Amino acid sequence: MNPVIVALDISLLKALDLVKMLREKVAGFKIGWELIFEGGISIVSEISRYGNVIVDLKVADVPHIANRVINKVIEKGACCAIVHGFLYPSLPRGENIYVLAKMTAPTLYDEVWERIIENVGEIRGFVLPGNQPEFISRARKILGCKYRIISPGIGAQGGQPGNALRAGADFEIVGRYVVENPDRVAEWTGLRPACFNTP
Ligand code: FNU
Repeated sequence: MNPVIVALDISLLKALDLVKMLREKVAGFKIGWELIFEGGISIVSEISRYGNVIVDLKVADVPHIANRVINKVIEKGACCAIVHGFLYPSLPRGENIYVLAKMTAPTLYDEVWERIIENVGEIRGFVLPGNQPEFISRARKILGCKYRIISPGIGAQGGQPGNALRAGADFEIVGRYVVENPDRVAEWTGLRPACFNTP
């Protein structure tokens, strides 16, 4: 199993083919708005039959509403869900929650991401940019192995396969680069998560 989470930003039929093809080769799958609009919330359960599912709706609401949304996708079988870190200090907390702290594209997070990761509290881990591994190294130094780090931005957004893992990430999130050619998951052969074995 390679430390890769495949972002399923594709049609339902294509997604189902891909998860069947890659289920033994990757650590999990990421589902976003597009697939949920197309397949309904039951798509979370369907894909969970083949591997760990991270639901990426980038939830951004007051904690009691954010928690209701997150609980719905966890009930359907997802391991975890991504929320926006700019909610800090009014973040929902919990072992199923990944907090987005810095994006792969320039945003205002660039000015505050360290404050977010230093103060967050009890959550599962962080989403940090795999196309900027220098920030992953900094984050891992600050965090130790207390939190998971998962990192998009590999391939189509410029990150090189493996660089985020070597900098301290646990899993690299990859969409188009693997969707276009699923054989590319072999590029992660022999690489290991920095701290955690499951997403
Ligand atoms: P690919 N994603 C991202 N940047 O790209 N969740 C972020 O900062 C972030 C994300 C997601 O470029 C994006 O929504 F927080 O084709 C998409 O699903 O490899 C995936 O990561 C990247 O897709």
